[in-house]
Amino acid sequence: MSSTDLPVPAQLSVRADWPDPLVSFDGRRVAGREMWERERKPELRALFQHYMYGRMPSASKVKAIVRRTDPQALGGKATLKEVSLAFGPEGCPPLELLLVVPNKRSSSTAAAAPVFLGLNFTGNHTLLADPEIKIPTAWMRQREGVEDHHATPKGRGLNVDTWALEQSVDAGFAIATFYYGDGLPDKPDYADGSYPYFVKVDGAQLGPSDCGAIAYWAWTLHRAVDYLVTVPEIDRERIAVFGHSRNGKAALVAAAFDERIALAVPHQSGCGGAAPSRTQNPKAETVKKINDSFPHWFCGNFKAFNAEPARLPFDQHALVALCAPRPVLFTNGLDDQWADPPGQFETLKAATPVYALYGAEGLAAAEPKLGELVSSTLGYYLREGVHVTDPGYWRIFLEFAARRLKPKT
Ligand code: GTR
Repeated sequence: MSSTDLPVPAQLSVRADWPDPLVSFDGRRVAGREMWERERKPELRALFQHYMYGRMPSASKVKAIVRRTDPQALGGKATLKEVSLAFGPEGCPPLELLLVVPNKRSSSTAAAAPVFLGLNFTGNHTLLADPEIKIPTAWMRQREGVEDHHATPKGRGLNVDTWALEQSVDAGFAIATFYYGDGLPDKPDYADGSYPYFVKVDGAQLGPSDCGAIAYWAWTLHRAVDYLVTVPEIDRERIAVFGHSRNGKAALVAAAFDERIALAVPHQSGCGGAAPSRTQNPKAETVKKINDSFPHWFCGNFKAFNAEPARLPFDQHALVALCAPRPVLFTNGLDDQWADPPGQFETLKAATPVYALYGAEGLAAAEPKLGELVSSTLGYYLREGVHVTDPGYWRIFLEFAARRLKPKT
């Protein structure tokens, strides 16, 4: 489907019910798995890019430069590597990846470790108390350890609990992460990071289907996957993506557009991620609110849905459906209604018929139970609390991933 064939948003019909992912844009029912794979999946990917996230650039060849190796990280439990992932034309800034791999593989059947890959908010140096980890040079939002919008050594080790690296290593998982602003700093201009080397924005605002930040961050995750599939210590069949909030939106998009990703945990990802655009939750973030606050996250066309999200030719269940039959877990806090936990549950329910095409179970629960992990292929977990990532949530991510990502024997 070429984007020139697609109507402008105002010409799309209003559909209060969520559009059925198993009915194509021209109204034909998807007859089975083959038609889903061949026709409907590419069509949905084109629709999501055109009306919501913007067009991702095509892939760029990645060159990995291992800058540092510490085989005795975490008291000897892990090998830490700092790897520059260079791509694009001369001068294009690399992604600075932190890779921590357990030295002892947890399963006798697996020579290589499964990995959680994700974007971090605050820089790799904040995730471990290690005086050598490279500090990001790109623009950063103001917070503790950041001065004049730039990270400083004061941030070292500040967010050890947010990523709980040691807990993952103890569970046999590797962690691969980089600062989300390496690709595109989180502000409404398009001049920094690698983004301007791949996307030309004409004027101050994103054009109708120009690549927004969420899609670009997802695309940088794909570049990290390009590298991870070449690392012998990593099991290329067990690459999971994780992200919190806006980085969770990017994680879900990354999984929906790249089959090499075996599992996704978009944690508290909310509007534009796991939560429906047609939400019924009066406390949840809306399409208008997100577009007004973060004009750089989504393409120009998406703003046309501010008043009427019911014109969207899809809802977020179709994004999850693009991950089928791979496992996806939504995790939420009861007090974080802005991220719309009940709406997210409905998203999983509505994606389930597409999982059924593959004989996968989808979501195996009629309603959420507080504090109980639903660990079906489409998983769900809700607990007391606010918008946060902590070791308690990591325990759930790791439990779900251990159950759902078995090594091939
Ligand atoms: C909020 C935004 C949410 C979520 C969150 C975050 O301000 O409204 O969509 O992304 O930020 O990323 O922490």
